[in-house]
Amino acid sequence: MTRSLYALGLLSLGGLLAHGQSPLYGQCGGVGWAGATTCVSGSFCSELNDYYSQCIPGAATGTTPTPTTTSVILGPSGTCAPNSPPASAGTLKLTGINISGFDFGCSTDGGCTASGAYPPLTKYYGADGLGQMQHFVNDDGFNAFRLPVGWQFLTNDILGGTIDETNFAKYDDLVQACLSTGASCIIDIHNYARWNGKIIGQGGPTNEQFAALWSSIAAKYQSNSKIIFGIMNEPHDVPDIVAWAASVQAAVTAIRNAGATSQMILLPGNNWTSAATFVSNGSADALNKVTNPDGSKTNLVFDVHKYLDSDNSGTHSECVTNNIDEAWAPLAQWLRCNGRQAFNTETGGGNVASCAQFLCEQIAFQAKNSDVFVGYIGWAAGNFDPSYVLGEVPTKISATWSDTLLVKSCLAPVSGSQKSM
Ligand SMILES: *[C@@H]1O[C@H](CO)[C@@H](O)[C@H](O)[C@H]1NC(C)=O
Ligand SMILES: *[C@@H]1O[C@H](CO)[C@@H](O)[C@H](O)[C@H]1NC(C)=O
Ligand SMILES: CC(=O)N[C@H]1CO[C@H](CO)[C@@H](O)[C@@H]1O
Repeated sequence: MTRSLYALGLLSLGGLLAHGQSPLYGQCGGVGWAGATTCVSGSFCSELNDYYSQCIPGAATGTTPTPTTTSVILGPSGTCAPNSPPASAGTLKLTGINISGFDFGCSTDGGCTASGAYPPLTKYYGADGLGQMQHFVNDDGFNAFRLPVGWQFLTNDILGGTIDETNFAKYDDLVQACLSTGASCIIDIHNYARWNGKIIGQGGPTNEQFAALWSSIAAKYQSNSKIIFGIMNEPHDVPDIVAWAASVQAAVTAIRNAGATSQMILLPGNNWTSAATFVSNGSADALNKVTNPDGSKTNLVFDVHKYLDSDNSGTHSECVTNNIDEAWAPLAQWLRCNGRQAFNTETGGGNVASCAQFLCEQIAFQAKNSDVFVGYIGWAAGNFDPSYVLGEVPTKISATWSDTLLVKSCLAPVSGSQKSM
């Protein structure tokens, strides 16, 4: 991945407006921005792209901003829908946090063990996932949670087995906790397109086994409109993307035929569902052919992830990119050309200044393009230790919850970068 160059703006010195100053990490410019264009002392207004300037710590260097350029991607007919967001865009529909725990014990080769799952609920001696979600909804304005779980946990380690009702009841406790907050809840099978090292439909579980899993899950939640079906977390190194699309199709058909006829279903591409290579890697074309049983594509939304660290792995605390030029702008264009939408169900960074800057910019861009981006989900809270580098676990002291820097400054709808737009 090449890091796009950015330049620092110089708006802060003049004191142009008398309407107060933007706070540290607040917005201070960009298309359609009518608020303050100066920053509080100790920070300056940095223009990263046409859409977003932000107050970041330090002093301006006086260099001129580099304009953002995006290459044109044409639709199938060689023409493209207008490539700018409609005036109605600006607010993302779904925003939230991953509540991790039932996916513990899963590795990237799809090797999970049922006994490794660690329910993020106090009832099971885990973190207070319910309290976290209530706080995130009531205090931060979030309205969606992603609830990762290993396939092996749901069938108690038996491939092709039916749902293990004892294990499922525990996972359902988390789902019901999520639903009780009024949020939308994403069921995320966290298996990287695999079962114990073998790829679904390509030497591993058959498409029928995968469809049977989804049929059972969908039957349990078919009447609840707040449930979103996340077909698979982060497929990667899948050799045949067309065959993978057939596996995804099998799951979609199973979900719809189990009675979940209208809920959102998330379709994951190859390469760890990287937003940057969704089009170039061939995932977009292959998954664009997946349909509902009636032939429509209603509520079939592409699932994309993107971290902001040097290798898009989400393992480093520092962020180096806002992903706009290399991922979000070209993806927005492809989605608009093809009349589709995507949901960024994993993103995040360390609780450091570079991530507060870049993640705020990424979210502001996504919000500007909310006609094609449904929303984002931060990684992660739940059962992570407070020392976890990408931790978004709030801390509770007596009755008061406090959020991490990134949740406060970028992710939370009530105080973050959407609010400041
Ligand atoms: C996967 O995505 C990353 C960026 O997210 C990119 O650097 C890498 O080249 C991609 N790999 C493939 C095989 O497409
Ligand atoms: C997509 O990425 C995978 C690795 O995740 C790679 O094996 C495959 O060759 C790539 N396909 C294209 C068309 O780039
Ligand atoms: C950045 C990050 O923590 N990503 C994680 C997303 O999903 C699973 C959690 O089970 C992790 O393995 C990934 O590393």
